[in-house]
Amino acid sequence: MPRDDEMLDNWWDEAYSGPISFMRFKYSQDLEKADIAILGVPYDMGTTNRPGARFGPRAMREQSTLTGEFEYGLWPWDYHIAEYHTVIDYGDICDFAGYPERMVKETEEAVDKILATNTACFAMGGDHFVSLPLLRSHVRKHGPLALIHFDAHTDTWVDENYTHGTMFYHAIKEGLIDLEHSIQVGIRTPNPETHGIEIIYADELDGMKASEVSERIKNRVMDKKAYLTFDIDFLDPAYAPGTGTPVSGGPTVMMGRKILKGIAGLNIVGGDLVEIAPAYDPIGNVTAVAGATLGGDILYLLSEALRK
Ligand SMILES: [Mn+2]
Repeated sequence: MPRDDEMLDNWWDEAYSGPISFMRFKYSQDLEKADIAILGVPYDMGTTNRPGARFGPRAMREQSTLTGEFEYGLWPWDYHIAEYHTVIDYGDICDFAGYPERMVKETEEAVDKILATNTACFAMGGDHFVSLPLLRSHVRKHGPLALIHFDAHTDTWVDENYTHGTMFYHAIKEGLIDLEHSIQVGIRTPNPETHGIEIIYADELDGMKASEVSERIKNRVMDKKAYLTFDIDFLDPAYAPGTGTPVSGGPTVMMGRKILKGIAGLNIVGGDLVEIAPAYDPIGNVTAVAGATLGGDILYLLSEALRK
């Protein structure tokens, strides 16, 4: 797709004004024109502790008016994605009140439709359970995927229940994940079973440079097709208190951003950012500011992969 001149030419409202799509990308479901679609999945019935991630997509959209209002793009990326791609905010999946299983069905249907037109998808949760239907759709399109997973939790608990702590166990059982090329980063909770996934625990991470972490990820994933999933509780609660299951001892926002920038060029075919529950932010939407920024970085990674 050529550059989105309409996006680049029509400058917009101040950060505090106007409609609040993600990073000011236009609300649209015109998949023929789009290279990347942003999808909200405001579902939080998979939480095991504090609910509230249903407000994540709206909070990310609102705070992204801080990161997305500059025509030069998101620093330190040195271009605007619209110079290379047409990006649309596809809206939300939300017809599931009282029927959680509907979220799974509707998310898979929407993402199948998005991917069928060779449009990449970046999803905003919602609790982390939403990654299961997202992964299923991506694997239908691409085959089993390497998982690049930022989180305080592995979410691979061997448990037949379907929650935001078990969905990657189910994904493994369903054969969705290319385990030999998958990696989890930032883990700082008990983990009785790695399932063969490489793990960088938070204590080791604390002694590493961001560039070293990026190299470990690149060496693990290699040239395989990958799905990137980012739980905002990867960050220390100092930077992301507004989340369902915060765990102390995590990295900074800048560490997360530098790691992401350092893996640009990997064949990342889809991604999500989940678990922002803005009601637990003490003030200033601090978690959603971090999430909107990191979500922007993930969009850039999708853009970089598409251009390769
Ligand atoms: Mn987590």
